[in-house]
Amino acid sequence: MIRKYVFGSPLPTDAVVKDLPAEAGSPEPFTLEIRPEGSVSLRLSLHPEEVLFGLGESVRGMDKRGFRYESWNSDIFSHTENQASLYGSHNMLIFFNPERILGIYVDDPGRVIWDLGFTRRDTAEIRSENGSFVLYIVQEDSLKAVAAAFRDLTGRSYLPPRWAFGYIQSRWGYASEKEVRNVAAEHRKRHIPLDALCLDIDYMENYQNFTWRREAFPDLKAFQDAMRKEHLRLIPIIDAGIPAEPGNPVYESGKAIDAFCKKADGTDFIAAVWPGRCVFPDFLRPDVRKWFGDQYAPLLEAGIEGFWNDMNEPALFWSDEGLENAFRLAESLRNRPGREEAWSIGGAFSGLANSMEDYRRFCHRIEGCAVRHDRVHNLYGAGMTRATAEAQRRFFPGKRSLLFSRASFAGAHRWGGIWMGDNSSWWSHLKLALQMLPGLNLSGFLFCGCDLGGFSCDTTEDLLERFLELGVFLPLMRNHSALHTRDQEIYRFSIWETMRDTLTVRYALIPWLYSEFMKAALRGGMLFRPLAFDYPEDRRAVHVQDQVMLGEDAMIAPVLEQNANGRHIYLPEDMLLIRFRSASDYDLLPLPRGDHWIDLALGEFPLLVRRNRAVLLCPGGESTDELDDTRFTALGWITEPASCALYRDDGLTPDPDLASGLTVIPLMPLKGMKHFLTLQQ
Ligand code: MIG
Repeated sequence: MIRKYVFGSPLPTDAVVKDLPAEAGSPEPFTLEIRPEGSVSLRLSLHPEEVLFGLGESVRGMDKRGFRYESWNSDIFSHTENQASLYGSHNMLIFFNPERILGIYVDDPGRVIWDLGFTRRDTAEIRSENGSFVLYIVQEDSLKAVAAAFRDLTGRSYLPPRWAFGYIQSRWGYASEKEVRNVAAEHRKRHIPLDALCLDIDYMENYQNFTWRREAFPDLKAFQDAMRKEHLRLIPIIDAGIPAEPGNPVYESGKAIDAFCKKADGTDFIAAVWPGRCVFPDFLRPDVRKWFGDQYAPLLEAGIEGFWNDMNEPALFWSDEGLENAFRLAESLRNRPGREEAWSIGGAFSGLANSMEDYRRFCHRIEGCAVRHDRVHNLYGAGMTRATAEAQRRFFPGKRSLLFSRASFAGAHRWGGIWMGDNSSWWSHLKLALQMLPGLNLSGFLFCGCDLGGFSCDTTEDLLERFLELGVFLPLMRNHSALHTRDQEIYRFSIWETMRDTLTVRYALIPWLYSEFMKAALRGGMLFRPLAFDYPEDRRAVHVQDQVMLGEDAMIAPVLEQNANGRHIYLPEDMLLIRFRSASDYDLLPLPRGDHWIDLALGEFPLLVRRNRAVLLCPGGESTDELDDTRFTALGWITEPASCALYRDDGLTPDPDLASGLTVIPLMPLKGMKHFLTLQQ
C-alpha cells in the first residue's frame, strides 16, 4: 500500500510515473514539524533493533543508521566516510524492525537532510530545505514488496545492451587513437577479455563536447569501425558545460533556442569547468534536452553505441563572481596576516568550486517560471541522462545503447546507469562499493559499477585483483583511473595472468548474470539485496554488512582487506561454495548453514549458491560477441529434483518479453555437482 502526502507546492521531478491521489491528514507514523524558516521535518522514533536500508549512493554501511546524510549531488573527489553527500541523491529509505516494515520516498529535488539516529540514536529526522515535497509512504509485509512498490511508483529500470556486461578498460589520459589501439592490442595479445574502451576528455578538442582532436583522433568513424572488427566498442565521455564562446557551433545553436541557465538579471550564468568559461544547458526543459541530444549526432553517426556523462551535478570550478569575491577577501586580509586570516584566505579560494553562492546564482525555467537552481539541484544530472538516452533512442530505435552518468536522481534509473564517481585506490572504497549496491538497486539503479582498481591514488596489484573479484559480479565492469596515477591496465602487473583468469569467470558467467539482471529489471526487483531481504527472521543475517545477495539464488562475499588470505562468511542456509580461480578451475564445497572461515588466496573468490539452485557457466570468450549461450555447465548442490530459469534474448531488443525469453532447466541430484546442458538457441 502506498500513501501520498503533499507538502507546500512541490516542483515536478519526473521521478514518479504513477498517479496517486494525495491523502489528507498527517503522515502516520511520522510527526511533522514546520520550521519558521520554511523547512519541514519528519520525525520517527527508532526501535532498538531498527535497521535502515536505502539512500543509494552514500557513504558507510548498508544499514544507514547512526549517521547524517544529505541529498545534494556533489563532485566529491577522494571522499571519506565523513562525507554527507556523494554524486547522486536517492531518497528511498526503509525502516525495518521486528514490528514494522516501512518505506518512504521523499520526492524533493532540493537538499534533504537525513539525520538517521545521528543526533540521537533512537530518532530519525528527515528535513526538506525546500519545505515543499511529495512524501510516499509504503507499507508492505516484506522488504522485497517495498522494493517492488518503489519500482512500481518510479518505473522500470534502464536496460543496457548485453555487450555492456563485457569488461571495459578506461583511463583519464589516453591521448591518441594510437594509444587506445595499443591498449586494445595488449589485451587481445594476452587473451585478456575486453568489450569496450572509454574515451575520456582527452579525445576532445580543448575539452569541448561533440568535437574530437583531429591530429590525435583523425577519423572517429574509421576508428570505431576498426575496433568493431576486433569486437570492441568506443565509449566517449560527454560533460555538462558548453564553452561560452561566440562562434562555437554548439554554443550558437544553444543560444538560438536560449538553452542556458540564467542569472537573475537575465544573462547566461557562466562558470569555469574543463573547457574554460562555460554555460550550462537547462536540462530541466524538454526543448533543451532535445537540442542537447541532437548534438550527439556526429558521434552517433560515427557508430558510437555508448556514452558516459560526467560533471553533471553540475560540478563548477569557479564563477567570475566567486573569483572576484575571493580576491577581494584576500586583498582585504593582505595587511593582517594573523592565524585566522590565513585560514580565511585559503578558504576563500578552496571554497570556489561547487559553492552554494554559485548554485544560488542561476535559474532554470520550469513551466515558464524561473526556479532558482538550489531548489532543483539534484535534477540536473537526471535531465542530462534523459537528454542522452532520448537521443540514443531516436537514433537507434531498434536497439538498446549503453549510457552511464555520474550525477543521478530517482527517475534517471529509467534512462541510464551510473558509476559511483571518483573513488580512490583504497581498500575502504572496495568495501564501500559493495555496500552501496543494494541501496542503488532499491532506488532502481540496477546497472551500476565503480572504478575498479580505484580512480585516484596509485593502485596496488592486490587491490586491483580484489576489485576485479568484486567487479566480476557488477553489471558495469570497468577499470578506470585518474590522470597521473600509476598505469592500471591489467597487463601492467606481474600478476596479470591471475587477473585474466578472474576475467574468464566474468565471461563464463555473463549469460547467467545477464539473465539475473533482466529478471530483476523486468519484474521490478533488485539484483543486489541486503541479506535481510531474503532472511528477515534471521537476526544475524539482518545485520550483515559485507555480504550481498545476488540475483535469485546466490550470494557474494568478496575479500575486502589487504593481505587477508580468506574471510569469515555467515551462511543463513545451506549453500554451495564455488571458490573460483578461473572459469575452468574452481572448488565446489557444500557447506551447512552457520559460520565459516573460507581460505581465499589472492586470485580466489567465492560465489555462494542456495541448495537446489544452480549457477550457469558458458564456455566463455574474449568478447561478448563470442559467447555461446546454448552450452552450459550448471554448478549446483542438488539434493532433490529442482530447476532454474535462464532468460535469453538478442541482447539488443528495446522491448524484451520476460516470458518468451525464459527457459526452465531441470536439475537432478548429481554427486559431482556439475551438470552439462545443451539448450536450444
Ligand atoms: O574533474 O574527465 O569522475 O571519471 O576521468 C575530473 C576526467 C573530471 C571526473 C570523472 C572521472 C573522469 C574525470 N572527470
